[in-house]
Amino acid sequence: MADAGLLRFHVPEPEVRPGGTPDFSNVTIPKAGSVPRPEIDVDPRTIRDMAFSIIRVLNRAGEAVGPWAGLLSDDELLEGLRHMMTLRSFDARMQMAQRQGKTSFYMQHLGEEAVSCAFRKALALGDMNFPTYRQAGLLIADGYPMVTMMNQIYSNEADPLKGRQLPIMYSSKEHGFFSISGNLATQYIQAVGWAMASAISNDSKIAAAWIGDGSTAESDFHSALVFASTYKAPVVLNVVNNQWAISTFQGIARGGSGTFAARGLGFGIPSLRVDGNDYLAVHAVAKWAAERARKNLGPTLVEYVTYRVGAHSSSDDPSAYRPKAESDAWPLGDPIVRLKNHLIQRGVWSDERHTQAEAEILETVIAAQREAERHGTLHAGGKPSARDMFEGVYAEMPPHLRRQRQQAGV
Ligand SMILES: Cc1ncc(C[n+]2csc(CCOP(=O)(O)OP(=O)(O)O)c2C)c(N)n1
Ligand SMILES: [Mg+2]
Repeated sequence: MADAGLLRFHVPEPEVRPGGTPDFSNVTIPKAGSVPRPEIDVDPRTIRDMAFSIIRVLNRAGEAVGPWAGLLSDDELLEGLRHMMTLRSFDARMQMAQRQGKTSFYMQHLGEEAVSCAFRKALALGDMNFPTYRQAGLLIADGYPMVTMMNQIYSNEADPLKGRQLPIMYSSKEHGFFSISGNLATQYIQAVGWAMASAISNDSKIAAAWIGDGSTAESDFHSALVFASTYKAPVVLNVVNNQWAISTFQGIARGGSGTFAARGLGFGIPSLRVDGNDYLAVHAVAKWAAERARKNLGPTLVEYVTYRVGAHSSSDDPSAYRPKAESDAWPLGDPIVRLKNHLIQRGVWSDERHTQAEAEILETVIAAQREAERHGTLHAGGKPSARDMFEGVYAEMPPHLRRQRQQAGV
């Protein structure tokens, strides 16, 4: 009562700051295999507790356990491992290329490779992702050529987007990868709208929306949930909770909701949390959600619990806002190491083969990089033509643009 009349403003604070000892004791991790797998037509009211748990398949011994296990063959898992390793190797080379001045900007996926790589394998041809900048695994896992990605990063003469997008903001209709918008959370309303259009035209394709923990604070996220739940849009609503939004910790956007998945509950949307560093769990949950969408059961909200090990982007230095060793303390481990250990445990992989695969993958990435660099980099070699900037917006170029093109002399 001492405070009567004095209002206090609350600003959530992270547990630890630089120089402190990383502490994730507040993250409750259920045992692998302990969360049940409901039928896809389950009454959402009966699974509300799933928004506060974490679905996990891989246990500490590297075994796949529980009701969400058993969907993928050894060959599919080996392929998944290769995709994640490729993404990590690609990231390392492109981060270096940025430091060498070959591109102005880069964003890595370090620690989050399982999310986009495993998710892609749960979709079908023609389904459409509305990704953010941290889902390049959707392209890698779908066989999109690395050299084309690099051409885009270098904004060179072979850049399919002709230098008009920020580096790493890819686009490929054929690979179900909608042009990335830098304005975060727009992905949500666009994906829900696309999914509704797919249903209105009696098509069979579903959409997947992507958002980070921080961006759920945008009103677009909430508007999208209204439309998705009211019209039961065939969409999977993905929230990648990597604990950080640049320098802002996840508690700011999460506020009092407990978890990001819990945001879906007020809309009556089945809302699940999954171990985002567990390839098998991500894939199983994505498959469950995709099947619900495809069977007209409506949207599913999935929160992937993961950790952004690297910097936000090539322009960021995390040592300014979090302890250096925080990623080592992250309790869900590394997605590549965990899948590798599972495959070794199954007797289909070994440390030697892993080291050899790393070297082979690096060779492929370097070969793609050489090829891309033949088409130019940011400051050297071929560039898109200035003429290109007048193309691609209108089916027929309006007179004022025609005049401007003439004035530009291109
Ligand atoms: C609408 C909007 N507001 C602000 C920004 C600037 N911005 C770029 S990335 C970022 C952090 C996003 O964090 P999160 O959603 O958690 O995604 P993550 O980077 O962790 O994958 C911000 C604020 C933006 N791109 N768009
Ligand atoms: Mg984030």
